[in-house]
Amino acid sequence: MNTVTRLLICVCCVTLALGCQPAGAVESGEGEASAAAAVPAPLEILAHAPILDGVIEDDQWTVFHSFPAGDSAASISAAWDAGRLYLAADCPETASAVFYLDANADGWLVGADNFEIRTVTSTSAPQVTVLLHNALQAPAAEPSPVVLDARAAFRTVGARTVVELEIPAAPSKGLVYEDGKAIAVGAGICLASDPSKMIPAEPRATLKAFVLKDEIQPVAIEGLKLDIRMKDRKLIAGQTLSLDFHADNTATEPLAYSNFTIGGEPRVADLLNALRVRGGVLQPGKGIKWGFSTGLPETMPLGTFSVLGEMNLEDGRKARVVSSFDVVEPFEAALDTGSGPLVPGAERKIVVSVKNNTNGPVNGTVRLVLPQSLMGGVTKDTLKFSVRSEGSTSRVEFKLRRPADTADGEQTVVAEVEVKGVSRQLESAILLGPVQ
Ligand SMILES: [Ca+2]
Ligand SMILES: [Ca+2]
Repeated sequence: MNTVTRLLICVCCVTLALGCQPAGAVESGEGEASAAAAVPAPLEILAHAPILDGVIEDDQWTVFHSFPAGDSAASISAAWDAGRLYLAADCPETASAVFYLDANADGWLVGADNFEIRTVTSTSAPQVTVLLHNALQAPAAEPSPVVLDARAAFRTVGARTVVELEIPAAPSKGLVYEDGKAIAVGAGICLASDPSKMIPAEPRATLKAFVLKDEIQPVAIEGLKLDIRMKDRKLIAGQTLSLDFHADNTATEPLAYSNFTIGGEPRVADLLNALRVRGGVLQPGKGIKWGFSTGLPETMPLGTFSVLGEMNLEDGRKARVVSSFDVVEPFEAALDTGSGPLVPGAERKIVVSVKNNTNGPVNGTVRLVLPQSLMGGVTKDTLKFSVRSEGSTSRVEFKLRRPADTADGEQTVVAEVEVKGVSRQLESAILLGPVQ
């Protein structure tokens, strides 16, 4: 038996290569009913993008449809990350597969969001054709080709083919993937043994709705306790995130694992290091501890982010622990120039409050930048400060005396706060008024 293995990855071929077709056009009512009737299942965001290689990775895909195909069965899966939707078909050797994407889950052939993505796998390289059925512009049964950088890969091993498809977000075309968004997808295949027959006969009537969920959930396995212990959960850009990953076998049997990984969630996956450690065996009652650290770039955005520790067991199960950290401003500062008019010869307290957001001391300087007319009104225009502990505030006070010969009117006072090269400028108005 000559087994031919094909591994081909193709970048968006827009050639209109038609595979087999569904039996006929679906009226809008049918598809709408099937998409709207079911309660949408959550589709969890991926911690790591799948590799487009015609192999379905463990635990990355959610199977949403299985049906008989030839002598065996086919299954269709979906997955998503911040910028892409992924669809896959695992089936007997195919000639082609077609995927249907109702981007707003408002019904097939309803609205301008009905994408039909055809992949041909009987050729040497997969061909991908994207068609849009826009019910708002034209008879929706007449689709028009759309340029989308959709990519497919397939691999046929023995008698089975796996097709993986990646559909990038395209907001201008209504393709947006974000938390809480509902989408509906469906698929059909044409087997190599009977390439003119679509299975199932009407895939557009089998669309299933999902709600995209961007929170990565922990996955527990009985007898395996995973933990992430961070040295500091509150960090500023440029600092180092340090943690210990713990995996303990609390069961009575050894647990063999093929690897474990530590890294950032998808939003920060490119900004943080990722670690993959090869497998071993956790004996009953024993555990491992693995230190991990990654420097946050100076450009790290503010916000709360997750780090994930995942352990893949040799029996195919996966456990995951999730922990979060905050990226904060190193300090907050406010400028108070007082209220009411400042009369000639009078004195005013100009106060800069600096709040420490880090767990170490914050030391820095405040420089007052005064308008020309008030220069010479302070004896010192730069003061040092120190805020010892997190959450505490220091007040930096300047005494400003209004020179006698200045004109009345509103002026702007600027305070420059600088901490280890990070500076903030604060502005406030001060009113110079006449003697009453
Ligand atoms: Ca893959
Ligand atoms: Ca629709």
